[in-house]
Amino acid sequence: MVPDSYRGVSSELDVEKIRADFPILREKIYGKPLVYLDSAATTQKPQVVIDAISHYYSRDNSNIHRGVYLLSQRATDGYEGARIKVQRFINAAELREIIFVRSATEAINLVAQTYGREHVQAGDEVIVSAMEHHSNIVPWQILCQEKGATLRVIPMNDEGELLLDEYGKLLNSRTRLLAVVHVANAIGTINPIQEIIQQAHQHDVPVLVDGAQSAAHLEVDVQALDCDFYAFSGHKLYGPTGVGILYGKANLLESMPPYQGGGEMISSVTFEKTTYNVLPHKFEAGTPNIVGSIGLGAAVDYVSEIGLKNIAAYEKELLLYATQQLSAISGLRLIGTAQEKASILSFVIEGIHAHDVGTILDQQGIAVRTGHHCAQPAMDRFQVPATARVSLAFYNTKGEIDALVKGIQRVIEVFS
Ligand code: 7TS
Repeated sequence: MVPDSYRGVSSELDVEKIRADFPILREKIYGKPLVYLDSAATTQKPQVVIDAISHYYSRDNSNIHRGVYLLSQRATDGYEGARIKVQRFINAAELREIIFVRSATEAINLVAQTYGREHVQAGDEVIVSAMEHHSNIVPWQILCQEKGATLRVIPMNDEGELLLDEYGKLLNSRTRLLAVVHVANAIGTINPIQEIIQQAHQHDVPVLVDGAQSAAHLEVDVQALDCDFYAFSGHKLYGPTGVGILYGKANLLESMPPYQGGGEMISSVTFEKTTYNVLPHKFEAGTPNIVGSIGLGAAVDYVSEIGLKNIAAYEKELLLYATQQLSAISGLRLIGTAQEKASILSFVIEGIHAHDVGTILDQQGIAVRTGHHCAQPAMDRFQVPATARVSLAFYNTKGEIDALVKGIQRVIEVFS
C-alpha cells in the first residue's frame, strides 16, 4: 500500500516522494540521470508493484481456481482480488464484466473475432478514426476483409481533432460497430468520447473504446461513459506487461461466443458437446497471467491512492509547461495541437530525422520514442513519416522538461 502521507494531496503532488517509489528513476544512462519521457510506450513500475510480483512468486505461487490446498487458494484470492480492484477502478457495474487478457491489443482482437464475427456481414460497415493505433485498425481490417464489410474512417483536422460532423454522416443503418481511441498515442488528443458514444447509440451502434492511453491519466467511469467495451493494458498503468483488461457490458459478453478454447473456459466437455463456463471465465482460457493480474491490482491501488484527479491536474501542468518550452524552439513543429490533450507531445525538427533526434537525446540520458508510433495513418494525415514523441507521467518534473529543451538545442547544434 502507498503511505497515508499521500492522502489529501491535491493538484500539488509531492513529486519527489513519488519518484522515490520508482527505483528505475535512480538509474544512470551513460553516467547521466535517466530522464524517462516514454510513458506512453510503457510506464515505469513503483516498488509496490515490484514487491507484489516478488511476493507472489516467493510466497503464493501456484495455479488458481483448481486447487483445494491453501496455497492455491491464496493465489486465487490474489487473482480474483485484482479483478475486484479493476472493477472499482473503472466503475464497472458487475465483476463478471472484467476480463483479464494479455493486453489492449488482445482485448480488441477478442471483440473483433467474437462480437465482430457474429454481427458483421457482407455490406456492413465498421467505423474507426484517423488517429487510431494499429491495434485498433488491423483487427477490424482483418474482420472486414473476411466478411466483405467496409472500414470507414472519421477524419481529423490539422490540430488533430476528430471532425464530429463528418462522423455523424458516417453513422447509418449498415454500421455495426464503432472502435475509437479515448486518448491518441501519437498526437495526444483526448477525444470527446462521451458525445461520440451517445451519437453512436442513437443509431444503436455499440462502441469499443481503446483506453490504452487513458486509463493511467484520466478518471474512467465506464458506466457514466456508457461504452460497450473498454480495452487497456496493465503495463501503461504502472503494472506489469502481459496483462490487460477487456471491459464489456454483461449482456454483450453473454451473447458472444468464446474467443479461445481450453481449460477454465468450459463448464463440461464431451467429444460430442462442450458447454461453456460463465463470465468472466468463458473468455479466460488456460492458465492466465496470474502474477500479472496481481501486479496490476497493486498498480491500481497505487494510482487510486494518489488519485487520478490529482494525477491529471499535475500532468496537465506539465503538458502546458512542455508545450510552451518546445514551441519556443525555432524549427520545431508540434504535431497534434488539439484543445484537449493528454501529456503527449509529438514533434518534428526541420531538416533533422526523428531517429537522429532520439539518438542524440539518448546520449544525454533522455528517453523519447521516435518513429510512426504504430499510427501510420495519423502520420500520413500530417504528412510526416515519423515524429519524436515525449510522453509525460506524474513522476516527471519541469526540471526534466528543461533538460529535454537543452537536449533538443544540442541536437540542433550538432546538425547546424
Ligand atoms: N492503443 C493505443 C492507443 C496505444 O497507444 C497502444 C500502444 C495500444 C493500443 C496497444 O497496446 P499494447 O499494450 O497492446 O501494445 N501504444 C504504444 C505506444 O504509443 N508506443 O509503444 C506502444
